[in-house]
Amino acid sequence: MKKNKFFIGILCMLGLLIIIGCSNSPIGNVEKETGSEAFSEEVKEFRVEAFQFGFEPSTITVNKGDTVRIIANSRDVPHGFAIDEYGINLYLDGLRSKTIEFTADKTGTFIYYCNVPCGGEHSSMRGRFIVK
Ligand SMILES: [Cu+2]
Repeated sequence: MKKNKFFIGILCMLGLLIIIGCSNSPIGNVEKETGSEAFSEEVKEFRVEAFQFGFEPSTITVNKGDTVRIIANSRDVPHGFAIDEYGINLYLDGLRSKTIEFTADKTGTFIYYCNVPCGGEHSSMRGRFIVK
């Protein structure tokens, strides 16, 4: 009889633990949604410099779901920084850097290019934005 009571006691404690566990999990999820620290996705920051006639770096690689922050500037004459598929179009006047933040929600290799006529080899100003 004593053994039985002990067993029932353990069952009750297990039940309680399960109830506490269940009631805790939604609260945990809410914290994940509101606190940016809790996100598993990373913010990936890149400093991009445009110049006659190219970009440094010329390849940017991120993972799908990453928050991407691009801080772009020109080191000489005005240039553009555009990625059509992501609707990005920055005018880089060479005076101050421009920052754009977005979620890399499409996988693939996308071309970033200069869309401000900047000289003879303007059309060769290309880089690759790769989302794995
Ligand atoms: Cu150009």
